[in-house]
Amino acid sequence: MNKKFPEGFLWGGATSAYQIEGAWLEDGKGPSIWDVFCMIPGKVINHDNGNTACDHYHRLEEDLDLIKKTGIRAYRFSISWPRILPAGREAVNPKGLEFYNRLIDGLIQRDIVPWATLYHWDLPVALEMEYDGWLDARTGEAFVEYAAVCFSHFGDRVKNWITINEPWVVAILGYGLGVFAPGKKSNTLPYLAGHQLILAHAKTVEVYRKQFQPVQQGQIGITNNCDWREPLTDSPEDRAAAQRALEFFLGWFSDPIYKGDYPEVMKQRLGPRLPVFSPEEQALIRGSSDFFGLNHYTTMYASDASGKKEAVSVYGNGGLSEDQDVHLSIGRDWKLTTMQWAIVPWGFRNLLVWIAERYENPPVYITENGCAFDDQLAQGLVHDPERIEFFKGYIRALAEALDSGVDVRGYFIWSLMDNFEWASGYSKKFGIIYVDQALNRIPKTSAEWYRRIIETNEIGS
Ligand code: PNW
Repeated sequence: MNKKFPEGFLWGGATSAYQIEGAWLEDGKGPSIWDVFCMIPGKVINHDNGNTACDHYHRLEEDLDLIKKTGIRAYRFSISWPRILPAGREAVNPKGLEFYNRLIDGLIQRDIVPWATLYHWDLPVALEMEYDGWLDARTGEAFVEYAAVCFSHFGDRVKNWITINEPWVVAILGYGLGVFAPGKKSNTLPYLAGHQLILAHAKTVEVYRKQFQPVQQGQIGITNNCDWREPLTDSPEDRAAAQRALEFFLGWFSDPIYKGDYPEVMKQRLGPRLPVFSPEEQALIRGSSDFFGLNHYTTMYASDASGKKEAVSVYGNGGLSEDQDVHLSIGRDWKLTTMQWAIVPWGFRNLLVWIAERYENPPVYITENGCAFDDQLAQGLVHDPERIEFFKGYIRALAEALDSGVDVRGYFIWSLMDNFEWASGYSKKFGIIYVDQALNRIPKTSAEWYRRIIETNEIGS
């Protein structure tokens, strides 16, 4: 049976600055922690880096036309902080402003709604060196300053703002497992970094609401990422383990925003390792998102590991599992993408229902969902039936969540084009547009398939 989406449902595509722009040291841009992290041998597969990436910075006009051709109605991009403020604060780089002005104007001319993310992980190196990055509140102050520059220069045309992309990834992969910049390994620093990220988000929203929103009339929120955790068995212990895992993953960042404080289970288990919000901070944070931005990729089974001293999950995306006493596993028959992430559409539906129940049915935008496969160019074409299957399953699950009353307003595929996949370099392809060695753009069959979904506003079985 075909499922129709609500009128006005927003269909989009997403990218981020470091992953596509290139031009890493041009036109006055300062270095970011990802520019430097990539120089360290062993951090990124094949010693790849984003120095050129998709060369989007120089191919802007071509890419704008390409975006138009995909049929997407909204385009989510991120702004490179060190392109706007090369030293992290104070001096503004006019060439940086000019680039994003051209991007935003080009989208609007083509009738595509801009969605701008302020922080998608490319912290100015200056702030890492001076302040120790997200471990210090001064980085948050600099973020507010940078955000205000963006609001004042772009806010007349950008009406949809995302403060921070996936603070969980920044905290866990950047400060816990050390696999993303700035590469720190610790079981205390992630909770400190997470704390500063939440505060920086809330202060930025306060500035937007006070100084810009009344005139500019846009919306602002944060994007969190979360996998689904399904109890491995029906036992009370495994059900509690799955719930605990979700609270350590999504509750960590969403509870402060919707309830004003961290989940009780995190406070109990982490004790003094979890910083405390003052009553004033709680008041500032509570309600600091106009919508619930969600990035979702996969599902795992959760079972209780209390007393078993579980090591850090081999899958990485469990977080610091020893803090949770949760064992993660995957289904025997689940298919995997090349990220080794399992394809489980029903997990997406369950997660959306969980969010609606826990946070009183907020308006949700899926700001990323997608998959990597080993796509090949053959006779000028790229057939990617697995990606079409993936999207079919996940978009149907989304339609089912809507049927259950979850208030989903939009969906952005990750990604518009193949790009620099962080520690995996260019070895993982997430795009609906293939980018070859010479950086030519070749739409995959999934691009045509997605365009039909957008045009008909429905999904078949
Ligand atoms: C997200 N995990 O990253 C990012 O927002 C994108 O920039 C990225 O390209 C995309 O997902 C695909 O990886 C994630 O370990 C990285 O759970 C790691 C995880 C989740 C999301």
